[in-house]
Amino acid sequence: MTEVKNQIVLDWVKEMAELTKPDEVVWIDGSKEQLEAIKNVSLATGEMIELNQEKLPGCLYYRTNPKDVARDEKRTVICTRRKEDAGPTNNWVDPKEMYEKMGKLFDGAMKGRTMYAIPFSMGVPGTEFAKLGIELTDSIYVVLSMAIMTRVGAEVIERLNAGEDFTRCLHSKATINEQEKYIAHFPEDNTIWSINSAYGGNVLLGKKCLALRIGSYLGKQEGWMAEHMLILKIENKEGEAKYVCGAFPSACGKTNLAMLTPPDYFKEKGYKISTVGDDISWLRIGEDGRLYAVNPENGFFGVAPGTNEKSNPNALRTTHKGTIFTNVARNLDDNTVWWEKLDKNPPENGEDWLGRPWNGKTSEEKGAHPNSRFTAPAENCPTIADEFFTGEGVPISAIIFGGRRAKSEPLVYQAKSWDHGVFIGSAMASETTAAANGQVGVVRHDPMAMLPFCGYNMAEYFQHWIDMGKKMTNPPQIFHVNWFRTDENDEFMWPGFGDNLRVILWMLNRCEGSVGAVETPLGYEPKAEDLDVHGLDISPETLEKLLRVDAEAWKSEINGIQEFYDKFEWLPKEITDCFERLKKEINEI
Ligand code: GTP
Ligand code: SPV
Ligand code: MN
Repeated sequence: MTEVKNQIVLDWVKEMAELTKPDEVVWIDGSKEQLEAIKNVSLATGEMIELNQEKLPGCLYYRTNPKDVARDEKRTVICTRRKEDAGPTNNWVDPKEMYEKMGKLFDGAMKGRTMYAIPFSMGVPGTEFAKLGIELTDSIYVVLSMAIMTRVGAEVIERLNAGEDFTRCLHSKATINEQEKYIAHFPEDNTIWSINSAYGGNVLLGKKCLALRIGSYLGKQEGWMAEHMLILKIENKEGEAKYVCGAFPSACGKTNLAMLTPPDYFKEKGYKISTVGDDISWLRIGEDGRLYAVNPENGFFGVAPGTNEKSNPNALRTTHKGTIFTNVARNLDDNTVWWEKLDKNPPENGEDWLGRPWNGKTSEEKGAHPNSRFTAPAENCPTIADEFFTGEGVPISAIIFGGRRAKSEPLVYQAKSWDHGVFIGSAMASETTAAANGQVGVVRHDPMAMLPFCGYNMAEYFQHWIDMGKKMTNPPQIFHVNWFRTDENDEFMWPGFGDNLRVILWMLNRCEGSVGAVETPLGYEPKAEDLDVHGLDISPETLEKLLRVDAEAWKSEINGIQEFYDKFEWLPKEITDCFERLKKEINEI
């Protein structure tokens, strides 16, 4: 293995080892042999279970503590010297206080265990976008997952040896004591400490912690953006490629949109879809004044329930090898996995996510936890785009904001300008999901789908969006979508999934200026005849309802936005101006 020679790295690892007191420190080089040997240790201890190696080669099963199955926003903190730098939407603790408190918890936490040191890169090492990190952990689940989700290997060590900076990530599952669980970020020290959890989003520190919370902070300092966005590539029959980014809150459809299967009619017309990213985008302005995006991850940590041959065949295929399944149900007859809506054939001789005997044919209870997930290599994805591998940015034509809204939000509208789009993003709201602990289905404001992920004051973050817009000569068009509107029987009105391509194609036409629109207080809406619904079983009345702006609903929506904005001491004038105009125009309807 390439030896780590950077003294700053060695000193930090030594210091953390002296604190946590593991029996030994093992450096991870990402080689197949080493990962195989470490996996075998976890199979022997029962931490991981090997699945049917004929049907699911290289796949593992993993279960977390029943109280540790999602991100924990209450226990996620931003530690900046000044409270106002964390802002009104983050939990803040003074860094000195937090280091002291967590230092006591980390003291001896790895006694009798091995500390694994994982050097990793977010983004392709050596590209303009890439950032390095090292995660120290006592969890083999974390080692095996980071080897899927990030780029681990000799090249990272070489770059560290050359003196590149890195994010210092420390994790211990400790005793999984939920009273003493903390996921703490120290943006001013480029440091993340996480203790007493073993669930993905809290412990795979390259993902939300580095790529979004620390990333957004670095982006503000360095003039780029870290966003909770998928990246989708759309090619027409001439082979012309366009790229769009989409920010939807957790469990609101990013992975599904990123891997969408076009309806047959569009396939016949020659449209092709590829996946660049499904969760996180890092964006920079190119020399041509456009916005360019990369996916800094190397795998997908996707929601299992709802994934099936019809909704997302590409995701399903992605999980057929080298994948870790967490908190899904098991089929004990053939040692495979199952989750709600996978198919109509749940196991009779199964085990639920809690490890209890479970008969899917007769049981009233769910087999998989609603936030059960798969961790799968991106290279497995049948639609993975070539650009994913180069790590060079792709030029973004459109940014799509969206949420899960049973009422009020129309299917789609286009912002009237970049600043208006930033306002739309800042005002967006969505029903909460099982991706985070807490109540599910409650509408909450989640600007740019970043409420839980912005590593600094969100007013400053809005200002950063406005400033970035001013620097671009050719910024993306901004849109808002809602795939989740329901009718009086609580049924989804829009078919969603692959049919969302119909809406995206309208957006691309708008970007080219090749189609008209109706101006409303919210933004530009499609004329019904401009949405290509060929082959879709949807009545003109339903379509009309999906597109209509409901003035009454928007009056209460405005109160909600006001209440959210009231948390802030200040907001960019560009945003408050747009809000004032919306209030006025809604009242005039
Ligand atoms: P995170 O990984 O938590 O960030 O979630 P995500 O935004 O990637 O969401 P994902 O694509 O995994 O979808 C979450 C859930 O929403 C799944 O159960 C999907 O089946 C469902 N879903 C996704 N897209 C659509 C859609 O267009 N319509 C409907 N009705 N459901 C959808
Ligand atoms: C999300 O919650 O938005 C996820 C899963 O993508 S986690 O990694 O847990 O954050
Ligand atoms: Mn996510």
